[in-house]
Amino acid sequence: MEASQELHLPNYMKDDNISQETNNLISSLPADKDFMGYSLYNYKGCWYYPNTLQAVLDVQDNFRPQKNDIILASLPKGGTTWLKSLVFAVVHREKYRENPQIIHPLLSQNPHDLVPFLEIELYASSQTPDLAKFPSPMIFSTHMHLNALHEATTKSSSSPCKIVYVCRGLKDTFVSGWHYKNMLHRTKMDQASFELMFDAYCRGVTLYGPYWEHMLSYWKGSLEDKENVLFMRYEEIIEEPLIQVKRLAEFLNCPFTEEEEESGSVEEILNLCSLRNLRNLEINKKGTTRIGIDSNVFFRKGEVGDWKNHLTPQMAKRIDEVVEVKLRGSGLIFP
Ligand code: PAP
Repeated sequence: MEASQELHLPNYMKDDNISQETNNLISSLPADKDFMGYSLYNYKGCWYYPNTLQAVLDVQDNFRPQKNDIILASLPKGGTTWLKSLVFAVVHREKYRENPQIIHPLLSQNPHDLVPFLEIELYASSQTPDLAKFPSPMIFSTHMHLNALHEATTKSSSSPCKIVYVCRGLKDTFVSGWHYKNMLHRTKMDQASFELMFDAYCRGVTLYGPYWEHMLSYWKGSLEDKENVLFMRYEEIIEEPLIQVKRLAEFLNCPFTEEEEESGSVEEILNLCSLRNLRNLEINKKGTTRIGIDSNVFFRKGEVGDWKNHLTPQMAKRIDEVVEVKLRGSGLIFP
């Protein structure tokens, strides 16, 4: 498929918001094209569209998190929306329990508007965005590799902030990404495009790819700094939601009290953040997020193993082999 002007393109895929300096940098970087023909550039081991790279550089230069800030990290389609909902609900639970007359923000806003992306939203529109407008503790999200994120976080004068990473099996992540692309661009792509996208995925040439390097950066980070980097898995949250949400709260230094557990507070949060609940809210059915993406594209099936409905056995074998080789020796395994 050729890059076409007719597709609905989000800003982060464009190349119209870059400085002369970044332009010069880009001209020196390895380049390739995504499966639709849009240019990607490899900066320090990660592929970016030009506008995304500019925003990442601005995050690195200007974002200095405070001690109580929380950063949620993920691969695109790795569980971002769910993690945003859960962390927002866990961290702000007291406020809404004490004021039941206030409508919970997750019922009236898309999770992406409650937890903004650093590079896709905040630093995409300004080098010095107004961060003070978000409720404390501030919760941000990012798709940057940990190494890239550390270029900002380790320069902060505050003590390290908490980083939560959510990871999902790469075959389901790919299939989710395929559906997302179709919904995002408001088009129905053909089988040839599906195969091209899969080939690029296996070669690692995809925005924020290679995905295995992304996972590895957070995996290693979580082993090296258990206090500040938490590695979660989408499949584990599905399988043992109570345990995983309690683990999340403990990591964020706001563990559930015995009274909360007995009164069903954890279950309440899980229900509030469930795919079924969020998907059926008016705001998520019809709205558009602040960055101009239709809210409904973030909510689909949320099933583990949906890849079986889309990938051939050969395709599954190919991606499994790539992942096996790339993760070998790291201790990170996918059952
Ligand atoms: P993003 O990185 O672009 O924000 P992200 O939220 O990671 O996207 O991925 C969307 C996937 O998470 C979808 O998976 P699917 O395509 O396999 O269905 C979506 O259905 C799933 N998802 C979104 N919200 C939830 C939720 N509350 N619980 C479980 N899964 C969810």
